[in-house]
Amino acid sequence: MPEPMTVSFPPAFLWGAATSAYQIEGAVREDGRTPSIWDTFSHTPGRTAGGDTGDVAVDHYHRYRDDVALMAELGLNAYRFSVSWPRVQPTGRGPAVQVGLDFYRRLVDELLSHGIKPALTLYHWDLPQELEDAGGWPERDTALRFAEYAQLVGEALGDRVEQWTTLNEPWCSAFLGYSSGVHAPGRTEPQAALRAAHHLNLAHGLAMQALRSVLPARASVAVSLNSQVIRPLSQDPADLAAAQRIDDLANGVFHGPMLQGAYPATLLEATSSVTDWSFVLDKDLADIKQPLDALGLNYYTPVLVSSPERAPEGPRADGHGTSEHSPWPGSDDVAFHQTPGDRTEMGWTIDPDGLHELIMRYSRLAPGVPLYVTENGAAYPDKVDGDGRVHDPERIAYLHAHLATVHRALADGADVRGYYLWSLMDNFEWAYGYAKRFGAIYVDYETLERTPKSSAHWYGKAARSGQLPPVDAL
Ligand code: PNW
Repeated sequence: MPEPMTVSFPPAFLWGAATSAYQIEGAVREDGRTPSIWDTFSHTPGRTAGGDTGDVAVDHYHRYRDDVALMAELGLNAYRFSVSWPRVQPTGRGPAVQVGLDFYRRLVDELLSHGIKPALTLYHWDLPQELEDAGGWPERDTALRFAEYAQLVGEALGDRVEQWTTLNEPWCSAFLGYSSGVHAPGRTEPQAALRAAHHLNLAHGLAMQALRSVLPARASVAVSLNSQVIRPLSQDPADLAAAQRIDDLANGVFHGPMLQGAYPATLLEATSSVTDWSFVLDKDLADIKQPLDALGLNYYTPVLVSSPERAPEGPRADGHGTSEHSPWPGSDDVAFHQTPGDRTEMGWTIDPDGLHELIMRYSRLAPGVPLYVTENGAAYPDKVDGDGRVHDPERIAYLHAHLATVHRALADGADVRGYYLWSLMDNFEWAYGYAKRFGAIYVDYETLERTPKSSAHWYGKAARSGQLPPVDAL
């Protein structure tokens, strides 16, 4: 099918970029901030590549004005960031720390004064260490604490932030944090991971209610899921069953209770050897299923699975790091395959159709709920020229291809309101440390100087015109 000459997006479409607190802020010991589970984890030998930590990160805490100015110069009209819980409520309990809140108030005001819409995420993985010491997400109390924290931030910033998100990618928090252990807090307890998933769901539902009680009616409250596109290797019933299993553990475990008011029966059955789910109280399901004002989808790559009979040779290929512990409780009999095609530096196969598929699926699952692509992007080892320019044609091609499928989803009737590129700038890529660069803006880790890559200029052009420029237009 030939590409149309111009690919135009709706005038109100949000062209944003995303970051998260621990990945960019640094200043981890300033203004009363206490350690989060990521400080502890990154300071534990062997947990992150090169022993990298977010101690300094890209020093956004001190350079946020310059960073906002760069966004404005490029022409972005939205910015998705997260609030560091231990900066605002250091022990995870009690009153808020005013200086902590003030940082985010200044950041938001800076964005608004440049005409950039702030989209605030309350939790992007930096749980106060004290709450982990008390048991962390596997414990019900953590959900109650999160609702209180949400209310504090809502009270402080509700007058100026319209777009709110409770959790970012609870799948990663639960299953990479507590089952495979490649993310903080690095535990490898499959049963605890399922408990964590439930208490993250509960945290979302209770926080939605707390936010509604303090935010003005115009506020929009959402959640961002890394809803994964799960593909069976073949239509063989055994492969389809494997795909169902993984889809339940990737997606249904969150969208079931959030959108449909129940955990999928197939999930409860498939995990019965791991847990009896007795930590789910009757009342929880009503608390979790709160009407959403919007739904955020983060997309990078699909997952290809089969029954064990068709397992590939060699190490696991589920794209989730190199732990010998699986992030998929009760699924040792599922085989993971490398999806065919070109890959980014993460080893993640580039598959733009997956994003279209994901958007159309959630359009059906959440009818009437506006959708946002809250993360999409690629890591590449970018080429820095002698003239100080940074060229990343692969990233431009990646963004072009994925935005084109977003456009196709719009044409197919999906209500997509915006797109946030991951990430605004190079940053601390969790267990991979600074070795993987996702930014549209290059960061020199010696000087912390920022240089927009060619993709940033390309994306800015798209944002300013509301159309996709050709991949070679700069
Ligand atoms: C997301 N996986 O993380 C996060 O929201 C970002 O903070 C992160 O930098 C970005 O994607 C790129 O990795 C993910 O293993 C981490 O499936 C791991 C997975 C998915 C998303």
